[in-house]
Amino acid sequence: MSGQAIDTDCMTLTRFILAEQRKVPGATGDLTTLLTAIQSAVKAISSAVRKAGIAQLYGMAGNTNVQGEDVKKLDVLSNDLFINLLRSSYTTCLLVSEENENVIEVSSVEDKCQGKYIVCFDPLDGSSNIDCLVSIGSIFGIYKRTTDGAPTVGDTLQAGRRLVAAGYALYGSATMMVLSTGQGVNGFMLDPAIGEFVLTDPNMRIKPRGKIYSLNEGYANKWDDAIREYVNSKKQGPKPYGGRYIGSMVADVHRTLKYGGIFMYPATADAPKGKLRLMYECNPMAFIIEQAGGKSSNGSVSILDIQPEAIHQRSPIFLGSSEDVEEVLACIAKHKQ
Ligand code: P6P
Repeated sequence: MSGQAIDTDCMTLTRFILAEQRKVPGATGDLTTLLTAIQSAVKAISSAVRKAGIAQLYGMAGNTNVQGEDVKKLDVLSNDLFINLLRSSYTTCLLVSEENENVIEVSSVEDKCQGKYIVCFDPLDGSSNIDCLVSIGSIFGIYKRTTDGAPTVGDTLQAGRRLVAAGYALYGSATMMVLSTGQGVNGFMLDPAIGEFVLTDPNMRIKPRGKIYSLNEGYANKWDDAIREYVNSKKQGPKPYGGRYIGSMVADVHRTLKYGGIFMYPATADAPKGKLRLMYECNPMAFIIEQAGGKSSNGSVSILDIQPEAIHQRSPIFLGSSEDVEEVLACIAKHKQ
C-alpha cells in the first residue's frame, strides 16, 4: 500500500482531553464537550483560512463567490463559528468576543442551553495579515462562573489566575493548537489526512532565557526611557539578541514559546494602556506561558493578577522566558526610582 504509515494508536486532541477529564474526580465531561466544540470551530476556520486565497484565485467577485453567494469576511465567519459551536455545546452561559461590543448571553435557562462556563475569545487574531498570507490565529480562555441566577457581565470579569483552561490555534505553515487545562502545556498539529489534531509537542516548556526580542520598533519614538534602554541593551550585547516581529500575536507568542526570548507590546505615548486586549489576548497567552514555566507582566504585576474592569480593556504585556521578562522589569523598576 502506498503513502505514509497511519499511526493506529495516535494521541488525538479528543483522546487527550478525555484522558485529562478522567484524572479529575467528579468531572462531568462539560469541559471536554466545550474543548471539543472549540476544536471543531478551529478546524472549520483552518479550512476557511486556507481556502480564502484559493477562492480569490478562482473568481471571487467582491463579496460574492462564483455561485453569487455572499461570502463572509474571514473574521466574521470565524466569530460566527465560535459563537454557534460554543452555544450548541450547551456548556456555556456567557461569551466575550473581540468582535462583539457587548457580552453574548448564550441563552435563557428555560432553553436549557446554559452551562457553567464563560469563554473569552479572539476568533481570528491578526486578521489584517490575511491578504499577505502571514500566519494568524484564534485565542481563547475559559472560566467557570462563580455566581448563581442570571449571569451578568460581572461574571466575565475574572482575573486570569482563575482561568480553567486557555489555548490558541495557529494557522501557519501547518495548523496547530496549543492548550493548557492547568496541568502544563501541550501542542497538537492538525493532520489533514485524518482531520484530527495529533499530539506532537507534549509538555511544552519555555527556556529560562532566549536570544530573541519581539516588539514593533516602528513605535520607538513613542516608548518610555525604560523600554528604549532595554531594547538597546539587547542590540548592544555582549551577546546581541535577534529581533523578530511578525505582527500577529499568536505567531509571535508561539515562536517565543518554542524558541524562548521575550514578546512585548508596551504602553506607548499613543497607547498608554497598550494595544492588546486583556481578556482574550493577554490573559490566555499569559496563562499558557506561565504554565510552560515562563513569566508575564504588565510592567508591574503578572498579567494573570490584573482584576479586569471592562471586557475590552487593554494592557501592556511583557511575556516569555522568565529571565528575559525579569530583565525588562528590572529596567522598568530602575526608571521608576
Ligand atoms: P501592531 C494584530 O492586529 C494584533 O492584534 C496582534 O495580533 C499583534 O500582536 C498586534 O495587533 C500588532 O500590532 O501595532 O504592531 O501592528
